[in-house]
Amino acid sequence: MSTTHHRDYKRIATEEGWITKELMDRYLALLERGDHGDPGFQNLWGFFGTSQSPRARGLFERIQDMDARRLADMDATGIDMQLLMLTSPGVQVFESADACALASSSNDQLAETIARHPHRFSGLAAFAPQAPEAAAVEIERSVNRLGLKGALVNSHTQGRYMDDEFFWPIFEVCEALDVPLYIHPNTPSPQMVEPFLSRCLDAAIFGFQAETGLHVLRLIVSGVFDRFPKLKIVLGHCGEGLPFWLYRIDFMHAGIVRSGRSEGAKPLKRKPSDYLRENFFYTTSGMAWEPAITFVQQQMGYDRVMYAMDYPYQFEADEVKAMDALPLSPEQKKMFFQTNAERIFRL
Ligand code: 1DF
Ligand code: MN
Repeated sequence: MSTTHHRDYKRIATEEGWITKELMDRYLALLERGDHGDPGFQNLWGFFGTSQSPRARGLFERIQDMDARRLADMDATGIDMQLLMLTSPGVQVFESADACALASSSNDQLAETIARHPHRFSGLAAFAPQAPEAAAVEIERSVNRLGLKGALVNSHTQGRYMDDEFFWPIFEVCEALDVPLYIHPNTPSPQMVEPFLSRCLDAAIFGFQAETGLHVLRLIVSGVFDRFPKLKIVLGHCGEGLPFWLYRIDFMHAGIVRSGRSEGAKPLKRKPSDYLRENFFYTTSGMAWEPAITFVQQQMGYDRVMYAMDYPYQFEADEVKAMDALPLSPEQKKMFFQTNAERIFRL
């Protein structure tokens, strides 16, 4: 496929995974010990880290390569730039001190990778939500000193969700720096994973979106966006199902608040869908499917939906062709592939 000829837009892929050698070794050691208390992590990285299947071995190689192989794959599929993020669950399965050290080191390595190929790579900062104050410092360092474009969290951290005020220093710093927080999926938390796990529904087939959609709704109904009205969140996978549910969520939330039936559901300044339309942006990772993308563009705005591939988990040349064929005007096409990402992440 051609790379830059015959089109007047760059293809920027906005949810692209990588991992440091160091973190992969730590995952393998943790799996071996098995004392992490996260069955979703065990199933996910037990597969990608240790299975001898061609899919797992191919992914194991690709996700660690930050030079020739990755660039060749990008060239082969016509991807001009990858926005890189430390793959799920990042450092969130480790205890605080280790997690902080691993996040800093991975951000340093990411900045070095970007410096080697500044026209091909950009990236988001990893951080350890387990240590929110240190996380805020690391996000600030990554953005202001390393030139990273925002931060990313992989949903729950050891079963805890960010509507808990414990985590709010992270929202505070993202809002203050005016950079987006990408909420990437994780396997369902230990307290909800069992019915997923026993049918292998815990990862990207369904558990990811159930977990992440739940997390986002917890943030909204707890009032996070009334407290941090300028906070910008990015969701992958066309919004983890939430755009489809806007009407029902608004309707039911209004009833719950009116009846005062739970202290956990506070009256909000706006409807849940208003926050999803105004504080959120969406990428199409793993959802190269015209009806879903068109729906999200129509509902959330053509200026809020960005292309993503989800390399190397989803690396399909045909999907890029399908995205090129989306029913969009030339101007909308350029927004989708290029200028929305440039604006939202300040690339
Ligand atoms: C998978 C999919 C794994 C996505 C991922 O990270 C991931 C997968 C561990 O297929 O198991 O980021 N994804 O975003 O769809
Ligand atoms: Mn992903």
